[in-house]
Amino acid sequence: MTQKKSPADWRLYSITDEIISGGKTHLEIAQAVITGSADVIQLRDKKASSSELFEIACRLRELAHRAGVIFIVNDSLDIAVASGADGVHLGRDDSSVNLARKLLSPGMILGVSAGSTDEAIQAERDGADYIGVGPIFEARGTKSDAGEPLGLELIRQVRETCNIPIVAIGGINLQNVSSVIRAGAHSAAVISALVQVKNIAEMAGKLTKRIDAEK
Ligand code: TZP
Ligand code: MG
Repeated sequence: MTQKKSPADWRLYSITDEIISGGKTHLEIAQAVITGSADVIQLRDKKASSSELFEIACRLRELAHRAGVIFIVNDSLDIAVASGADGVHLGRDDSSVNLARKLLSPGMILGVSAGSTDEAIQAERDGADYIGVGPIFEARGTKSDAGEPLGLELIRQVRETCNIPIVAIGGINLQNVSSVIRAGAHSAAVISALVQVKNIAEMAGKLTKRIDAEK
């Protein structure tokens, strides 16, 4: 099996979201981003029941792992562990980061969201492996409570203050993806600019290339 990339080497961090995908399923999105060379697939589903989420997670894990792609579950530590995911991503309202670190199997990846340098510092102290920094640009079309865009300066500040890799998130698309990498992000997380286009695989490939060009 190919060696999986660590967070500092990730380029495109794709996030599946069926709510805004115009009918495309998690599985269809995952298949397309794999074709387009995404390094990471995060399963994000705020509506599914635990049993539904578990079932989808197992299928995505199988698909991702067959392709040597990292698979992360959003919010749900239990589903991440039970499905054999590579890691979990936690927001400010999810499980305690400290607790998550203790419960995750050794080697599992712990991602934590931060909307300020203080939150990023705290996440690093609590044992996060990478920080999801944002929203950098306008993201309320995808996440209604995302809040005001925080801008590229936040990436620069977090990069100066923290040692763990940065995944920039929020309103990232083909036009602005280079700017987040130039500001210091190691990779870019994308939802709408990927799942809402006709050819997801092609867009994933283009985003990956732009990120590569800046790294
Ligand atoms: N966290 C901060 S912004 C955001 C999340 C989950 C939404 C990002 O979605 P998009 O469509 O790439 O702006
Ligand atoms: Mg969350």
